[in-house]
Amino acid sequence: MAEKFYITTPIYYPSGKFHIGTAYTTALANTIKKYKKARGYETYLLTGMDEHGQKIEQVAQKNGKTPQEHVDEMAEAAQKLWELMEIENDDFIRTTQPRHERVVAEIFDRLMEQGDIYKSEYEGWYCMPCETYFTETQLVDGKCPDCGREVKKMKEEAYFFNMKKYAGRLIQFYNDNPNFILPESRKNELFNNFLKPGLEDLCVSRTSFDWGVKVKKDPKHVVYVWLDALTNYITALGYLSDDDSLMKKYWPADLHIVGKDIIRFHGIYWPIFLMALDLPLPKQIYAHGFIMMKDGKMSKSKGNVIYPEPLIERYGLDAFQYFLLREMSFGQDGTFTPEGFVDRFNFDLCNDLGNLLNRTIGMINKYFAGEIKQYPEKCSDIDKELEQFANGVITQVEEYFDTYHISNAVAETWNLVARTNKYIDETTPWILAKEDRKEELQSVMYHLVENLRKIAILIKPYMTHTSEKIFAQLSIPEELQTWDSLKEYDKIKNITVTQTPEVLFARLDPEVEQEAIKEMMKV
Ligand code: ME8
Repeated sequence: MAEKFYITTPIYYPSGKFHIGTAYTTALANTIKKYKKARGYETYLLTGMDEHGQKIEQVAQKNGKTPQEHVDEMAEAAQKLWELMEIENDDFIRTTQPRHERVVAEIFDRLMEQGDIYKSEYEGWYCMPCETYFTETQLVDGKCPDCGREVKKMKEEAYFFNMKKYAGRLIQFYNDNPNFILPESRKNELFNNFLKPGLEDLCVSRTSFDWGVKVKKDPKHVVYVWLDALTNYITALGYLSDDDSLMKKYWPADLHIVGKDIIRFHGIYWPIFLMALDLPLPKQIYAHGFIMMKDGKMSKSKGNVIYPEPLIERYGLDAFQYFLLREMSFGQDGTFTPEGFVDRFNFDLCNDLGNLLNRTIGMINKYFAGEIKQYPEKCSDIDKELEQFANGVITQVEEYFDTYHISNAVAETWNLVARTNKYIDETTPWILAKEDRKEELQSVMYHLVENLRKIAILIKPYMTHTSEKIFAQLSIPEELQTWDSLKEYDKIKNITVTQTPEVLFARLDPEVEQEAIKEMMKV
């Protein structure tokens, strides 16, 4: 039976249009899902929207809408974006859906009954945008430690979750599962800054607003948005519902992908809620870094926000995803600049990959009327060395994908592109042709096609269209397009490549395109 792989994105706040940061998280999760699928896993990708809370209530009001109208519109826009990005999500959970709300209320009730949630009074500093209370000592210069904005002193009757009860178990879990949180630096941060000093009980209800799940036995209280939101990962699978077959099949999650801003909620509160519910903990949580702009964080007021749609429309989905996945190193921040985007397009995609395909097809047409017969009877040392190099790349790419070092997997694949280009310079096919060294020339053409085939398989999880174009132009049969066929070197037989190669990525005029991208940021 196939192994399962359940992967999630955060459920996003519908507070504004999704920018490339949100698109990055979703593209990353989708890429990992597609890789796992190619490796034979039965996969399930969940994304969705976090629609409750005071912030949403306020945004709706500002737009002259009811919260429900607002979130409905945003959900439609989000799903349109995921369609444009060809995200293969298996479900789209919205926290306002009855299937979710009912279970959240029930979970709260249950935790109250078993004594993990108790009623008390809360007084503290409240950050409205983050919907989080802080103690005096947690504030930084009297402001919110997370977002740096003003906080307000508030006091309310509230329910608390007994975090202290589970802290020891969580510490033990961290010790027993050293790879639970990736990257390690984030785990150390959580461990040293939050777990080690001792957890405070968490305030898990609000009375200051209405837009949320009501506490069943005390409906003037609304369930804290994070307790509400985090449970999406199980409500979507049918936890506590009549049909919980997905829950049985897919829980625990194999990977929660989150940005570094919300690792505390996922790495501490979520595991503890799960312990209280007596459910297994997710296997891994990966916190990625942030896409930054030259002048810092993206923000509407700075006029430096860039949205995915115009980039995809002008440069294609593959180039867009290539840039994001390549530029964002494991767990680190990356920077979006128009110059960087155009350079990657022109150098990596157009010069390196596009030209390799074009040159290869051109030469096969010129020297062999487009035909590749079979694996050569005799290979040169350079051919053999190239084969070994390709095998090394494949092993390395798999390792990078398996450990979610996606930018390394992409860069490693481009090492194979570069090595294959170099192979043309080393073997000088034009001289082989001139000297009528047919056999050697045939072998070179075979190896070029074979490497392009491998490259097309390796990029398929994030550059599906390009991959398909390469297969089509080289007429690679379907059975040689699979991940399983990657390590084969000698299976290509009697193929005829296209006579009219299509350019994969047409060279961009840097000045014109940088300007065009800058214009996109002004909208
Ligand atoms: O936090 N670069 O929702 P959210 C990279 N509803 N990723 C970015 C980014 C950037 N500049 N900006 C945002 C929430 N993200 C909660 C989640 S989950 C149970 C509840 C991504 O809409 C990143 O993944 O604020 C971050 O964690 C997420 O968007 C935050 O989305």
